[in-house]
Amino acid sequence: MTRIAFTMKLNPGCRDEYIRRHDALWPELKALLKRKGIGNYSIFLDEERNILFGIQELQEGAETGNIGDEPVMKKWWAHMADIMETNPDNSPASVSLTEVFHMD
Ligand code: RM4
Repeated sequence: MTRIAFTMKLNPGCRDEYIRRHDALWPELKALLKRKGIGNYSIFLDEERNILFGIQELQEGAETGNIGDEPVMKKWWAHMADIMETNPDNSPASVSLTEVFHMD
């Protein structure tokens, strides 16, 4: 198992809507993420700067690189595009983070 972390950017004033939409995460999207080997997934919000911090556990051999080709993922990204900073394909503008410390 490996862990990855990344940031995304929420549009100002969209905190409650972001939470509301994730409380209602589509079961088919959850199933896709699990099928791709993603688990123990949390997203935290820096409320002052509107920065979202995501952390995921990836199972051994997880293949997440092409997840954006999946219709459900594309649909979710389109659904979220009005409240987040996005790339032209609607995927969240995301920055991968480097782990610089870990303690068990
Ligand atoms: C986030 C973001 C990610 C997705 C999660 C479930 O808002 O769109 O791509 O993995 O939701």
